[in-house]
Amino acid sequence: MTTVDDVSRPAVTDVSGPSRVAASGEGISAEELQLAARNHGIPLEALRYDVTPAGLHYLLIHYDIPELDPAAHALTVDGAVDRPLTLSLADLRERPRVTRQVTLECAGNGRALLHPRPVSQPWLVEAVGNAEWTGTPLAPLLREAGLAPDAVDVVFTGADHGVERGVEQDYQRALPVADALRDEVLLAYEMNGAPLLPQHGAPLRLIVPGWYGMAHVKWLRSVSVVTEAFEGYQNAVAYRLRQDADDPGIPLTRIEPRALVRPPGFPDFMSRARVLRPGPCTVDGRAWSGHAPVVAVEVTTDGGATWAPATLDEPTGGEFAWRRWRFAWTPEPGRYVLGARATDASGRTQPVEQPWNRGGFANNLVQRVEVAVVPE
Ligand SMILES: Nc1nc2c(c(=O)[nH]1)N[C@H]1C(S)=C(S)[C@@H](COP(=O)(O)O)O[C@H]1N2
Ligand SMILES: [Mo]
Repeated sequence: MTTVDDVSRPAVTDVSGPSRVAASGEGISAEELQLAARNHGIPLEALRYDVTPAGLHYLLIHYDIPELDPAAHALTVDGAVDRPLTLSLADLRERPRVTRQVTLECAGNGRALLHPRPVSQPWLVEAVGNAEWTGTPLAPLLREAGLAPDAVDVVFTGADHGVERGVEQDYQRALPVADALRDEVLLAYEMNGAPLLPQHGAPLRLIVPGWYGMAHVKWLRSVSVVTEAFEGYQNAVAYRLRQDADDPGIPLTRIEPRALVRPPGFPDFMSRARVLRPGPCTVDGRAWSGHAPVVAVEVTTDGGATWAPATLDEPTGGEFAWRRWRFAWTPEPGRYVLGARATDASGRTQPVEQPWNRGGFANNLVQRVEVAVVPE
């Protein structure tokens, strides 16, 4: 890692550890808006699809989308291995092919709802998608390369390059060896049955089912085995749960449980508040967790004062895909605040009051969907 000199690049953010926290009452800045316009969320009505169409899946891109030629692209597997490998996309496509539905969620989802607000990509609740990823499992490739007995981490490097808090870097993330060797981890070259789109990592990305988005390295060009804990920026500085800038924090790994409501009725253009007709309807949505299967979803229509159980559909997408839930509701005219709360088999659930952290990560506070029920 090199440090970029502020003098040579005046517009580069200063070097001061984790990102800034907004002052009380400080609105979303033009810089946050710039990020939000590049990195869009899922339109919540798209929760209707079991498999999120590629163009409706959320996006998070730290730097620029790199320009890569699939025909010339090569993946290297090196470092602490007996036999370093270089594979073309054609080589990877000849290997065993697996398709898996995986719910991806950005670790920063919910950040903009924290008080005070950590200044970064200002997600509300929409940084999620559930796609079908096709590729070849990573573990057999690592075994063919022959992991050194003292291997500790596997470092995944993307072809994108930028500066973050003054540190110039390739986007890189490491996984502990045991996590990299999980059967489910894929080197993916297709999304929803088509070659990866540029914004989703074409021509090759990592998929780490159950983990927050930052682990799923896009534009993957190198897999390198190391014998000491990786200290790269995205592991050691960025994606950690900490209370203040000096707190070493704990690394983010798996996705906390969350349920989202597919907003019923029709929206008000500006506020997105919902308008719904009185009478029987079915409210539905999706629920997921990266720790264990979702076992229960409860629904509130009064902003969390009372809860009633929803029914869960049979899982359609496997262990790492979100699950649909449904709730029968017959509202009278009036104003309501809908929300849903998922609980997984590990006992984890969603808070009604969110603990704060410095980076604005893993905020799985129950969503608030304002609904006005009005007769025609
Ligand atoms: N190379 C690279 N990989 C990356 C990123 C990136 O900026 N560069 N962003 C990560 C983050 S923070 C998230 S949330 C997911 C988003 O994946 P998606 O844009 O396909 O939804 O990609 C991850 N992989
Ligand atoms: Mo992310």
